[in-house]
Amino acid sequence: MLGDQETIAAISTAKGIGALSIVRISGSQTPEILKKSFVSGATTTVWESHRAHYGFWCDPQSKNKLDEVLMLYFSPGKGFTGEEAAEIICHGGIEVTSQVLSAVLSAGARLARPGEFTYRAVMNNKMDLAQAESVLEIIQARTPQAAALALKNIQGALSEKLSAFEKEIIFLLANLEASIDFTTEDIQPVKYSEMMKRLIPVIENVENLLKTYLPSRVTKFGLRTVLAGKPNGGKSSLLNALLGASRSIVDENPGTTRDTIEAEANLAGQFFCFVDTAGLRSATTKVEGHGVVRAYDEIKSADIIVYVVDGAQGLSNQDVEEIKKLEINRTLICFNKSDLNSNAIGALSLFGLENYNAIVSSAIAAQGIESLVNALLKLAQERSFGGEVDGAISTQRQKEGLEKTLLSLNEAKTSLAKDLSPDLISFSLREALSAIENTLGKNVSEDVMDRVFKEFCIGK
Ligand SMILES: Nc1nc2c(ncn2[C@@H]2O[C@H](COP(=O)(O)OP(=O)(O)OP(=O)(O)O)[C@@H](O)[C@H]2O)c(=O)[nH]1
Ligand SMILES: [Mg+2]
Repeated sequence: MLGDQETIAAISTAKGIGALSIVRISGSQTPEILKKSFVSGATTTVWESHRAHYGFWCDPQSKNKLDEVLMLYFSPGKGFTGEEAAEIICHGGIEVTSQVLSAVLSAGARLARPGEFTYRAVMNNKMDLAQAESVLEIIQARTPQAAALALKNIQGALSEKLSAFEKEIIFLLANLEASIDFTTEDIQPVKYSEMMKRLIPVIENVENLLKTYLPSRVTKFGLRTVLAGKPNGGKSSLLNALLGASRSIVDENPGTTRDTIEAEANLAGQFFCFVDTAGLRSATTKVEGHGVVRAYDEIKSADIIVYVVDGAQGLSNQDVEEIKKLEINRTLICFNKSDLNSNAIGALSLFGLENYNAIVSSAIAAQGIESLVNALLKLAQERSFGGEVDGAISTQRQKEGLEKTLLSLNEAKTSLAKDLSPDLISFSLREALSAIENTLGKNVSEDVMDRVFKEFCIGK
């Protein structure tokens, strides 16, 4: 779908009223468009690259002035896309910005598709696909950590790591294939033990990079934290207490919440996405049944589960059954309604559940909410990067690419260990090479490119 030679244009700033907007142009028609629409006091129409030029943006036909602007010009190879390009900084506001864009389009550009500027940057080798994905991430970043991570990757931190793997695999392949090609001549066949020595650290490094996926997601999206438990324990009340706002309906009748209710919150700098769910029980209506199915789905995919026990009722057999299904390291048991009974937590050890993290709270009396937040922050910390990160993967595509690489590298390792034929090892290494190159964006199908760029907005 992408990939033509036309000159493209789009508004690159967010739609709405603002002091300034930017209309971006990229392609070989840029000088023609400038000639037709940009009027400045300068006698020249040959613009210096990377400079702001003051003037007016005009209708290309009537020459009516539309706005007073600054025009940034980029000569071929110098701008973001690698093509000849210009950025028109005009006044913000919906009307004047769209007039400037319309004038650019009628002067010869066509409207850019979502992500097309970044796509062209990739096509012109200004960045690889992993860097392009980070462009999207820096735009979407909602925390300082997420922005910092994305910036590092734009600057090539991840790409460097991927390229280092690529280089090592190529080295191994070259050595191996030389020995396959020339075994009849007087060439030393490659020593498998030497290859193994070189392969093992690559495998370890790929594994370590794969481990960055989860903390990256946490940095990017926060922790998906599900409030689950039997009906009426106070899940919705706790959600509201955590948010400091009445987001979810609370009622004395069990079975109040049906649909999942999502709400984001930044607690002490950590980003959470809370999900309130229907109480777990044999549903009394079809609609409630749908809600219970959703609740179990959420429990399955959550980063953290806050299992809410109705402290007034105490720990029931059903609670014990449900809790036993949950992994200890992603579960926090919350004994709510401590204003009615603060001792319910003691029952955990009777059922062998004493190793679970547990706290006591009262959503109504606003007690224990701080303990709940602190316990959540501790769980969040365990899922986050310990300190500075240098190059981390953060998209599903990158993760899949590395998993494929790892699989093939491990196959090569097994074959080496079993002293199997060099052809077999070479095959696995070639698979690994192709997977790592795909991750960097080399030789990827149009389908994959489409998948990456469809997430972008127009103008990026
Ligand atoms: N005494 C007391 N009552 C509470 C507390 N938290 C919630 N409640 C009450 O318990 C009832 C149920 O609260 P909800 O927050 O709706 O409970 P829920 O777990 O979301 O219930 P479902 O949506 O039906 O599954 C309401 O009447 C609340 O006011 C608490 O800490 N102490
Ligand atoms: Mg509820």
